[in-house]
Amino acid sequence: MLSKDKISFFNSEGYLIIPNFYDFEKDILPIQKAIYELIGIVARKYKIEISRAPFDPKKFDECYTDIIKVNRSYGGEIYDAVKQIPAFIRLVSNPKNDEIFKALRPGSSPAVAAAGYGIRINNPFEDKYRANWHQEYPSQLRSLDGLVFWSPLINVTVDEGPVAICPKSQVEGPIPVYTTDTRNKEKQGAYSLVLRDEENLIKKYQQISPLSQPTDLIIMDFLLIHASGYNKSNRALWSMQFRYFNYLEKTGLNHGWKGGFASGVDFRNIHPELCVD
Ligand SMILES: O=C(O)CCC(=O)C(=O)O
Ligand SMILES: [Fe+2]
Repeated sequence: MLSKDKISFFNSEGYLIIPNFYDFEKDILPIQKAIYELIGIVARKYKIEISRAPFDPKKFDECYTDIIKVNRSYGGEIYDAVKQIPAFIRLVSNPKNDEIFKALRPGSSPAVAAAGYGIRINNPFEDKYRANWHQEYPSQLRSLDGLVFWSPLINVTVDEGPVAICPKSQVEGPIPVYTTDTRNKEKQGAYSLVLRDEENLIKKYQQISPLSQPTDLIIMDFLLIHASGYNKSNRALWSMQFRYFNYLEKTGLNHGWKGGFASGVDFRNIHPELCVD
């Protein structure tokens, strides 16, 4: 499924971009269509008059920003709802995902991280739900050996603030974290984690923000340092994330593949040694 070069790139860089990994018509379009319908359902529920053209995959989210201007909490309702779209769950459990996991982690036994999948809606000029520089493991747990699957639903340009990555940073191993972000007290749960000595740590690495389009896949190691970009455009950045982990990895095996914040587990109880505060 992957050339030796791609596998060794992934092993040294901690990430891999696979253009055109999914099938647009089969895998992506039905998700965009379902989001379009859901936006209509929410607009009707709150009696918000929206005028939009019939479904067009290039602007499936038309009117979403109008809805959150009426009330930001309607955006939260849409966010919670879209991760339950059947076509999205089909993508999460697409056999290609476990195949690629096995190709990158030979000898592994792949699992889908429950509660570790969703569709991010990074709203323009909003900070509260942006992910700080982080490694996936403290917020997701399950196992130290895991991969983040990141795939956009829109054409991502610099303005929408694509996910930022520090290549090779996975070599740090698990980095201790603070569990409150004193810079922004609005941030809760996984969003409030801050890497110890973040500034100096980040300086050690190059930063890249890969552009991507629907059907592309960005894969990241669970220990790769990455962060949300800042959306300076007038459209929300819609992107899908899900995580696979390896049942066979020792740390996960020992704690029984416990989940992270989204499963109601506080990682402080599982890994007190990774907690600075
Ligand atoms: O896309 C983003 O804003 C952050 C994504 C992220 O942290 C993840 O996919 O694990
Ligand atoms: Fe992440």
